[in-house]
Amino acid sequence: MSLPDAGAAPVDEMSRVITLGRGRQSFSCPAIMGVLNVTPDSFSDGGRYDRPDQAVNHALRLCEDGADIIDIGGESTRPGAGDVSWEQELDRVIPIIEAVVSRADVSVSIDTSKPRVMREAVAAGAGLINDVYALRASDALETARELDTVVCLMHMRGTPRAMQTNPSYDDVVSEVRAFLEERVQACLDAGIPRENLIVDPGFGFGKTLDHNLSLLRGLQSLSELDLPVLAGFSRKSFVGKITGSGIDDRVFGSVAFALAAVREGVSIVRVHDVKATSDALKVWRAVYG
Ligand code: 8Y7
Repeated sequence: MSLPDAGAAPVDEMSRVITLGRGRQSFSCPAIMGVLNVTPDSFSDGGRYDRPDQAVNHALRLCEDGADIIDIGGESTRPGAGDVSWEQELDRVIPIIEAVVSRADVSVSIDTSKPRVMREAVAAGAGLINDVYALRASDALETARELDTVVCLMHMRGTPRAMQTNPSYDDVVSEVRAFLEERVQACLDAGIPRENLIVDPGFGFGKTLDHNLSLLRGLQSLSELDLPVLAGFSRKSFVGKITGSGIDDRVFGSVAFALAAVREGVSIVRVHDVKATSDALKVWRAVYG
């Protein structure tokens, strides 16, 4: 694969800035995406922020703590989660997006796979679409092209309900890469500009601990796609498998994972514990520039 031109790369190695959506959004790199689940049943912070005022206050707190992007989701993607209708998802996320956009200088990302929710979220001010199905729902490619917004394409094996049932790969790194290449090509074929795309290996989505570790060590292979890489590992069960910690005690392991991911070339980390991650990345930047 050829090297990108210096000025054209989404991640400028010299100034460490990441530019998305044809220059419309730029963040210092590595950037932090803070997680805001507005679901009663999410995997790691379910139910804590399901009242609108709590959710908005939490988002403002994440901004103060150093989040560049707030990822707002109204549909739980935890293993075994049930389906949520688009009406329910809209009721949950739209008021929060409007409040966050009006009260904080931050990019908002909508965590959804439903075209209907993508449209209304972007109309309410979201600038990114974070789709764990990588625009595989019917009409999703077309919707993303029309909305002309940044999209994160994530790898997932199966569906959230069944994905952790005995996941197996011959070569997890090349299979995840091939999937993402196929989705990138599908986006390009649908008329979505390359500058709007981010890729994500989907840690924990249909992967064992060994798969997650192999993927992390093999991230260089994804960097060769010449697209920014986003990674989400925060508080996930494989972090607990390594440290022996429960869901509320995985901050330190998650921060260590953030540093390892950044070392492997990740441009955006998706985390719950923004302050802890931001401090760690400040130290990282002070040391490595
Ligand atoms: C990820 C994600 C979740 C991730 C991206 C959780 C919505 C599970 N994980 N999106 N979403 N990447 N792009 O524990 O790894 O936060 S939900």
